[in-house]
Amino acid sequence: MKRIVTIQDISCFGKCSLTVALPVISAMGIEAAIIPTAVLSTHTGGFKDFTFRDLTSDITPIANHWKSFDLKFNGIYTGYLGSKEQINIVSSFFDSFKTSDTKIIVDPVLGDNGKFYTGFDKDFADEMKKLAGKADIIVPNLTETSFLLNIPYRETYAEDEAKELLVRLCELGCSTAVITGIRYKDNLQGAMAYDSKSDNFYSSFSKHINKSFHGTGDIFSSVLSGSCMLTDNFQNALDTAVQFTYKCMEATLPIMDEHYYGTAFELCLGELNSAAKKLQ
Ligand code: PXL
Repeated sequence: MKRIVTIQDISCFGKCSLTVALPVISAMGIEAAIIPTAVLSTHTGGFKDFTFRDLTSDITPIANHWKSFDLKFNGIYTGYLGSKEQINIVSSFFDSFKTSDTKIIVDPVLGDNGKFYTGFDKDFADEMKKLAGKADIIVPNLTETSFLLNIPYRETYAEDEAKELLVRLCELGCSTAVITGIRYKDNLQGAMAYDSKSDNFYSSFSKHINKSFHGTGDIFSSVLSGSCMLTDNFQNALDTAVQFTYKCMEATLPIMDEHYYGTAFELCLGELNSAAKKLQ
């Protein structure tokens, strides 16, 4: 059985980070170990006055305990990190736990719609850039791409321009870059990727849904991380992540009013389980 450790916060209500990664990775038949980096009452997108308990000082003792019985991981997947100090500690975790069989997936969570999430700034993005450089795969959205590359945010790119961004993202040091939330030909949305080792580009699109859903980035990254544990066929892994994210948005549409804070991925976990079995 494959094992991923995912390192990100617990937002107690709101369906993102660990409350997405745990069920999604588990539904793929992969063991999910976690390191919670902080406990928030809600996510920071759209809620005011959320609580935030920093767990930075717990990360290294957890890692040390795991080392004491030689725990190993097929995947290390990081998401929302709360401070530059946390990024540095996670970077040391990579050094300590990466083996020749470990894939590191960094979702450089910084912002959306051209803006930083509450509490993040350029300094934080510069630190995240270094962590991204140590990953095998990074999964920024277009906003995060602009912060990682120090370029102005744009909502749309021609195919050649997107390819150029992917190449520049790989120059940060990662082998594969995936940009999420790319619009294509008016009615499509999905992801484009570049594997700098094989010099191959990939893309995968679904129908565009003209609504904004919170937490889809975490759903996408969790499925892509899981898929990369199950297959070496990157196109299949990308398709699985794009299609499942689309299914979740489609399932949320009829209940958007009550579900303004997140995406109803739970309704689709059965399908994910079947898709994961087909990947192997
Ligand atoms: O979905 C990314 C995410 C994770 N964790 C926290 C967040 C967000 C995005 O808003 O606020 C706490």
